Amino acid sequence: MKSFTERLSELRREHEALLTRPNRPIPGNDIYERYEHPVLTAAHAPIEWRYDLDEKTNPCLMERFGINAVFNSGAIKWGDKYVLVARVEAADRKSFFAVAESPNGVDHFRFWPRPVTMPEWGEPATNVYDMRLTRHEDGWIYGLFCVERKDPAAAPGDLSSAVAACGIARTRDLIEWERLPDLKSSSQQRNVVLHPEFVDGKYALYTRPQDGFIDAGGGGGIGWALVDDITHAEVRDEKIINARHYHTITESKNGEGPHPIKTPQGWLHLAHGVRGCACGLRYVLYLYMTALDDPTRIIAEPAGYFIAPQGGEYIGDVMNVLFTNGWIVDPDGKVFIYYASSDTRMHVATSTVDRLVDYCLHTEPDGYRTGETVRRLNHLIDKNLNNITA
Ligand code: M1P
Repeated sequence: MKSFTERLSELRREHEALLTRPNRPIPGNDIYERYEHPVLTAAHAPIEWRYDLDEKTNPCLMERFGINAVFNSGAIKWGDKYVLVARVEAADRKSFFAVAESPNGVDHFRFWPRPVTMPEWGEPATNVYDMRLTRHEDGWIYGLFCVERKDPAAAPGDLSSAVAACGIARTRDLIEWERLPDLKSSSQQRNVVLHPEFVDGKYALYTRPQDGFIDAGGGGGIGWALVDDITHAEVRDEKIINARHYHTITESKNGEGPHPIKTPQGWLHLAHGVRGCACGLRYVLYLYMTALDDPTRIIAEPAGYFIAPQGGEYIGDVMNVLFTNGWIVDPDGKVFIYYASSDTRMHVATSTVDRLVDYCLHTEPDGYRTGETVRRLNHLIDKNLNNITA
């Protein structure tokens, strides 16, 4: 049997091998490249988080703190580092935030030594997750995230119903966070995202009103609300800017991903769409664009999904799910899209602003019925055949 010291050295070697494993792009559809390996997983969690490393109190070097999953991460460029603020789910089902950084955005991600200690606001949360990061023009970095508390109206014996609200915190170093009051809203809110610029002198939020904890219900899609004071944020007037549609990838619900990227042609948005199927809900990612002078006016929305689960991405705690709440754009226009698969692990896909805008502006929108889909396809075939014979 290996000694404590031998086993610990082995653990450290294996962990280091995982953290330093190179990640290569794999050929795809030329809109973006996926990568061979996930970028961040439960196994990336530091050994110091998972083990008691004192031989006296843990002679068999057993794991003492289980990490179940690492997924739905906010993202931000931090100096020359690519930083994710991940949703880390412990074995006890509770999520917390933790920062991981990489020198190149696609591999060598390494967690900072400690998780984020997020201050509480109001009734302490049962759970927090899915942070969207925004470097706002007011000078702060904001993290907006879902705060879950037990539903006080739940029937006795119902131990799962919850109420979702939007938590708001701000920081200058991603270590110390100032917690602001939760967003006041007449409906439950998950997937709330802060726009990086003031609009009409106000803070602007992408919202996702929902009737219940899971169901969007009458909530029609991705909303928009202007807020005078972010330190007492309240949704007063909310309008839907990207509605759900019958028999589409957003028929059940949708939600803004990270905040949109400003491009010369308009704001480029990344979102998730959800539809029902025999095995439950299917989550895919899609892109749309809004006007520069009015971030609420849609100027392009390609039909269907942009990225859907593939291969091992289908499998995990919540199957058939891709979810995103973080992307990073480099000054040269390279885009790093961070997405989670099946509520279990983080991946990256890379593209460029030019390619994503081209995709948005030159992919036809959904016609909402099968005849329109065939018309679109014939249009493309006609174009190609005419070019060949020309
Ligand atoms: O399990 C899939 C996702 O479900 C929720 O997303 P939505 O906002 O679409 O309801 C969230 O719990 C999200 O974290 C999770 O990935």
